[in-house]
Parts: sequence; structure tokens; C-alpha cells
Amino acid sequence: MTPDQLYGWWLPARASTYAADLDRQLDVFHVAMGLIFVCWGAFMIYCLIRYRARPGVPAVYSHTGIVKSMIPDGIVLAFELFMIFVIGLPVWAHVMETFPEEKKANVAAVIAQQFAWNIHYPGPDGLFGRRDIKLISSGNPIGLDDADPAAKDDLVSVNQFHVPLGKPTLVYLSSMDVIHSFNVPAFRTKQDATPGMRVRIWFEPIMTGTFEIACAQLCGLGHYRMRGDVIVHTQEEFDAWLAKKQAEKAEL
Ligand SMILES: [Cu+2]
Repeated sequence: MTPDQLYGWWLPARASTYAADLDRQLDVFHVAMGLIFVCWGAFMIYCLIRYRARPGVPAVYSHTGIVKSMIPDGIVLAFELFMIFVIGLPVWAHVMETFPEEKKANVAAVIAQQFAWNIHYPGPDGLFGRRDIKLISSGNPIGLDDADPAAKDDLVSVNQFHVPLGKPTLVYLSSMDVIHSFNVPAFRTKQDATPGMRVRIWFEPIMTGTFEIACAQLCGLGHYRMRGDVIVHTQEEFDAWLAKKQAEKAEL
């Protein structure tokens, strides 16, 4: 897909398994809110006309009928609760609380910093090497401890997040400094990265291509340039990329 096709004048293309579900929520809620807006507006106009000031008709100050007047409120409230808990919650739970199994997923850690996305892949052993803030340098942006055996096969990239098609990617998201927000609009993925916390998020792409990562939390002067790419490969391409990177690392 060209960027024009990906990011048109409306929502971006739906490039993950849950994008369509979330978009449907957006549509349903907009229609429902529009309906409530029109109904309340019509009711207000009705009241303005029905109870307008007229010569010879005195105002009536009365508290009778308060229960009856609560009925429309109750109906709207029940409708809103239905929308949230019956329509909205299952999709929320699917996206935010139903995680893919680590064994069956592509696993990576994303460490946000002012103003870049560091991607840490555990390598073939599936174990993340130890990270130490004291080891951070320009050549070692995440402070990976090379003395740790689990770190030997780890890969690190900056702003380029390579993932395979056809399986979910599980991300351990954290931040080194301030609050950032990991946002991939085409996947409808968005999660704050908070210092001191490591949170899990996941997505499963449904097409190959390059999809923008944006920081969705104003995080400092360079916020605007805190962008990266998720590059979705076929599994074969992804394996080849991993092998190439491993070979490059072995040469160092
Ligand atoms: Cu940021």
C-alpha cells in the first residue's frame, strides 16, 4: 500500500486483526451519540415551544411528576450502560486483556526514550538479556549487558520494528525517561509507556508493509520527530532478516 492508500482523509487502513472491531466501536458509538444528541435537542426545542411565555398564562412552580420526568433520563442511562458494557467491553477485553501465548508469538521489548523507540529482540533463545541503565551509551542505547549469556543473541534496533505476518507480536513496553505513548495508527494500537512500569501490548498485522509508529503523548521538544516504523514481513523474509542481523552481530 502506498502512504496515500494507507492514510487517506478518514481513518487509516485497517492493518491488524483487531482494527476492524475497534473501528466498528467508533462507528456504533458515533451513531449512538448522534442519536442521543438529536433526541435531546428535539426534546429541548419541544419544551421551549410547549412552555413558552404567553400573555395571561402564569408560570407554574411545581415539583410534582419528578419520577415521570426521570424516565427519559433512565432510558438514556440504561442505553449508555448497554453501549459501554455489552457492546464496548468485550472488544476492550479482547485487545487489552487477552494476550497471545509467548511461545506462539513474536516477542520484543519496546523501550521509549526522548526521542526514539528502541526495539529489543530476545533472539533465538527467547530470553531478554539483562539491561542496566549504567551501561547506556551511544552505541548501546538500551544498556544491554553483553556479559549476560542471555544477551549474546539479542538484537537491538532503533525506530525500525521488524515483525512477521501471520502471528501476533507481543510487546513489553517501557520508558527510560518520561511518559510516551506507543501508537501505530494503522493497527489501532496505542498504549502509554510509563517510566518504572513494564506493560504488555499485542497486535497481529494482517498485511505486509511499513506502518508508522508515532508518539501519542507530548513528551518534550523533540516529540514531533519521535517516529518509527513497524515493518511487517512474511515469515520467510522475517527469518532471513533475523539471520542476517545475527550474522552481522557475530562478526562484530
Ligand atoms: Cu514521546
